[in-house]
Amino acid sequence: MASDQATLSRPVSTVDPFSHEFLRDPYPHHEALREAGPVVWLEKYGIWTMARHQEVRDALTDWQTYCSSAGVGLSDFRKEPPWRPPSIILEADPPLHTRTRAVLTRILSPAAIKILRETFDREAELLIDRLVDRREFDGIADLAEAYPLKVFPDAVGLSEDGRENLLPYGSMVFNSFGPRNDLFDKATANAGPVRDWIMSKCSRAALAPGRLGMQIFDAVDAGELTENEAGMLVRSFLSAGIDTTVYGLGNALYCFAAYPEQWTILRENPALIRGAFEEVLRFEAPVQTFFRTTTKAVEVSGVRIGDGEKVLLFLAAANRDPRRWDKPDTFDVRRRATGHMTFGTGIHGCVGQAVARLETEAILTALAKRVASFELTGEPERRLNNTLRGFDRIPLRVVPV
Ligand code: OW7
Repeated sequence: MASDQATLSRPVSTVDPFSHEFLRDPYPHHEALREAGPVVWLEKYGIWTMARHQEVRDALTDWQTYCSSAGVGLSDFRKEPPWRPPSIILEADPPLHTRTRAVLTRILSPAAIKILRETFDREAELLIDRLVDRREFDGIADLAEAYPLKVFPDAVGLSEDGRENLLPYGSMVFNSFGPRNDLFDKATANAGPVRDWIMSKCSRAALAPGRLGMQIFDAVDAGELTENEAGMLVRSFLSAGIDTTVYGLGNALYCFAAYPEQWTILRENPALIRGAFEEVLRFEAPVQTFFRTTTKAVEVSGVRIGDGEKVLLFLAAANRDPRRWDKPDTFDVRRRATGHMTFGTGIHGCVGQAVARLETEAILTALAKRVASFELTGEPERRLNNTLRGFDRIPLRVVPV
């Protein structure tokens, strides 16, 4: 009887988290969802959502109850066919996930990242020198996109041709975690050729020796993966490795243009750069949401969630939960921002986070040497996406040191 009552009294919201209005300014909606209750029923989609830090964290940590193999978007792979073959790491549970994750954890280990640093630092300095000499540029196309599109495919071992397919593919992947709305339709309009190009780059024959991509194929020779699985994990690199860092770098530039005193603090103390990136991820999370699917009925803070239900986890709302953070709506590079949910946590916690940190630290360090301040020469324009939060254009002028 108690659980029936709990079900009857469940908090309900009519909001559409994938509408343009919500995506443009999600923060008031995040607050409303956090305050509505620990778990809230979203009428529009017939799903549950969690927006408080504690509940998001608990769900991400309990993979046995909140699984990934039914998809980490709105679509339930057990009820409708996925738009592409599922990822064997993101959209997988143990034991498959354990085996694939072990390979990528090794390939992206601290020792492996150390080898990349020299090249990433040099490329960052070259790019920033060119942009500072120009004074005015688009923070997105000329920096936030240009840098990851150079260093990451190089690190994976991709040839130069056709790299313009990488951003459209990422847009497709991240929009497809949401509903089949206008954003999804627009992103998947040219799906065929873009998908074909991506898949053509996932084979052993397409990859340079010794780089991250070929290291996945080395795991086939060691008996850890099949040849097909190796190709699917290269696809994971190309799906998860570009847009995430593009949006993260763009959000960092936006934060330092909007809060110039924070850039001054950083320039005066470059030791804060590492923590400043965590604060950007907390404050303007490039990845806003992921879903899980329940594997059994579960009671969360007095609310009963049934078996096989979709749960929308609001990473970005957890990042500004006043139950967890002091002055959550203040961008403060001195704060201890670790514990944010932007990289997730638990067994699916971002396996590439050291690469993301490497890229951002390289860029922020190069900027700190040469840029006294950033000025917006026009209004930044948002690029809406069902999962990612970021910009289409950030018109900038830099004042050199
Ligand atoms: C994949 C950022 C989360 C992702 C995102 C998109 C695709 C994949 C992984 O990680 O294909 O494994």
